[in-house]
Amino acid sequence: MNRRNFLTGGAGALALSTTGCKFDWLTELKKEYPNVLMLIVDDLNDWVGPLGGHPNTKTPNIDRLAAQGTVFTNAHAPAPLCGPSRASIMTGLAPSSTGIYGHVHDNDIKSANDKAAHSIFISDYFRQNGYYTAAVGKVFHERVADNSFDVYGGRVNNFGPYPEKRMKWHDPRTNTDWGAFPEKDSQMPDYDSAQWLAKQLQTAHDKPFFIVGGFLRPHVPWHVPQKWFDMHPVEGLALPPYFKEDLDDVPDIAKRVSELPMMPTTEWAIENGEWRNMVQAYLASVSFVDSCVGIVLDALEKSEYANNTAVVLWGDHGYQLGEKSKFAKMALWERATRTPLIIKPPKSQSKQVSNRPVSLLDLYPTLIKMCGLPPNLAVQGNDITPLLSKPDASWEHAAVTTYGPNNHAVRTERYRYISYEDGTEELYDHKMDGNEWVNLANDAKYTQLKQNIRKYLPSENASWSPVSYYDGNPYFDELTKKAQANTN
Ligand SMILES: [Ca+2]
Ligand SMILES: [Ca+2]
Repeated sequence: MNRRNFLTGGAGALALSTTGCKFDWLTELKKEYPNVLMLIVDDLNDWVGPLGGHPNTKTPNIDRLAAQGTVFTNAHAPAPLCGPSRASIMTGLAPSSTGIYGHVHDNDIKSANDKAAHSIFISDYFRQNGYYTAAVGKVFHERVADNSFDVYGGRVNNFGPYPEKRMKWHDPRTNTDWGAFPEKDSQMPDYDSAQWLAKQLQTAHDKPFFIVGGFLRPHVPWHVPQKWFDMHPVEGLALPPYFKEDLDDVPDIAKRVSELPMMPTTEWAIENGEWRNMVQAYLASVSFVDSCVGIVLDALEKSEYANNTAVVLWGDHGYQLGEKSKFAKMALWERATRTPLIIKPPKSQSKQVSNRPVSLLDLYPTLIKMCGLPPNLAVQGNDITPLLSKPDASWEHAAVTTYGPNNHAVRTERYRYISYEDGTEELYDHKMDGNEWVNLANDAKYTQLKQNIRKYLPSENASWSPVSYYDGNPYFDELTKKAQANTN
């Protein structure tokens, strides 16, 4: 009997067959179908213990989760920006299919184009299959789409609390700023979200659940209480690898798509003696949000759901802290696309590590497979459950990150290949060049290799949807205006 029948007609049939004894079919159902707890950490790059992206990072709670599940060391976002990344993960459709390349209001996603209109949000899919669904914080780009969860615990406006005056960076077009603030963890919205999630886990649910928490840090501003800064003394903090002439060998369009006039540059950070302070503030924000993850994990471990709940943790894309002269996401390079992805199965296991290239687009088919729900044939991405059983299983897939129409990065286990809409390319060999300093794309030696990797490029490149927007970057701003002009 499939699950839908079980929920609709099946209950009656079971009641008949168990005449005379009280058969609590919902309880039986709950035993059979695992719960899902999904934790999203905004702008969390690979500076977490299990990924080793920064030697001074301290993430004991994420480490604890990793010790009980599978860590994907080569996981990448569908897009290097919150809006398109999350729209893609929630619909199970790549940006190249929906045309959502920039930000999008949560309630506009379904109006992006025909494909988006027919999509089913992952939360709705769980609900349609009998799950209780609840969320708090930033789950979609803003909050959650209306009615996409049974219960929504809210999100405070923007990324505050903010100090009365800017501390270090004064451009009003960005939230970017750093320094210890406010005084206590309990003044932070993420702390409230963690408490809200803990309460959900202490509640008796009569259905299996799909509960999602969207934390805001380490998204800018990098303001968290002083104790988290104290945990990462500036003296001796390692700086990310930086090569001043790095961008000399990339195509012009690579610089245009990643240009962010309102953000600090590495040269600015060096001249003003702020680079280490910024790294410290990001690490402090990561350790703070890790403690919020810890509150939720503690609650889960103490709950009746400890042994039947899958836990999934991911960041929505990476973040550059001075590499390639950027303090930003919004690029098709490794530190902007790489993100933590940890999946703990319903029953804990010992730590496993998979180096296979996977995408957060894979979450949708993977989670419904893990829970034994029928596949949603409309979603893209790959079911990565084979890697949960065998992390080094043979794997034919690559991870694609898209940033604007027909600009794609393809990550294989060894290489990063980038193809831009104007035909220009980048190619990096991670075995030799983990920093992606030497662009090999124009070396004839790699013609065949590039050809082999190109087969992973999306077969469609939807035009920029007029509901999508981004004005922080001149290239994206122009595309936004063109798409809007075409509809008027
Ligand atoms: Ca983000
Ligand atoms: Ca370079």
